[in-house]
Amino acid sequence: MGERRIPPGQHVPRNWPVLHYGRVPAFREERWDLRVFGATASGAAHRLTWPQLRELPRTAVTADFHCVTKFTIPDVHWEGVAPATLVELAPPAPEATHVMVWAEYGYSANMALGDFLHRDTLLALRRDGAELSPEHGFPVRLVVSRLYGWKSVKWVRGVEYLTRDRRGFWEERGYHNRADPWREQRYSYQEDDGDGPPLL
Ligand SMILES: Nc1nc2c(c(=O)[nH]1)N[C@H]1C(S)=C(S)[C@@H](COP(=O)(O)O)O[C@H]1N2
Ligand SMILES: [Mo]
Repeated sequence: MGERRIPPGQHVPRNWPVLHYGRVPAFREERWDLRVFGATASGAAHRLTWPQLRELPRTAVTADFHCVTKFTIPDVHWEGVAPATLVELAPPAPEATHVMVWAEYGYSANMALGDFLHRDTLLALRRDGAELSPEHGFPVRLVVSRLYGWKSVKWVRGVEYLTRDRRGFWEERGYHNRADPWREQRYSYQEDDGDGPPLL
């Protein structure tokens, strides 16, 4: 059997760890919404309810999942809504270059619009044939397969269009702004000029 290619410094653990900062939020459908705001084409914010999100067309992505703490989960099968579908419903202004994806409790991660719209990125509602569990992001999480796992925001509640890059939760706290696992972009001290906005 050929050896699986995983990014440098990563290993495959026995089980899938649950990893996040803070508590697992409760889902209350009446209060839940997904907001698309910031530099929208119309200038106004868009809001989707849970039934509206659930009715959108679905696609699937199968990809390895890489956490910066060095575990890689091979071949995870995700089903959900392509970010491109959301972006069609709630288009950005032409000046938008990046997005900040927001979760419950203020967790956030930034990425280039191109990474958000990449075909390996998904707003996932299901994993490996089942609804997401609460600790893995129910009702919806982002999966950015080509970047380290902290960009795969669980419990997504907002997408903010940015006209210039801005650091999210971990990107402000010493993690690499771009986070490409194949280039081992783990920490902000490894950044080159142009990889991210100045650190304060
Ligand atoms: N809202 C939120 N999403 C988050 C995190 C977090 O702390 N809060 N942690 C991230 C990190 S570091 C990783 S590796 C993955 C882990 O996903 P899992 O718990 O489904 O394995 O979630 C990411 N998404
Ligand atoms: Mo992580």
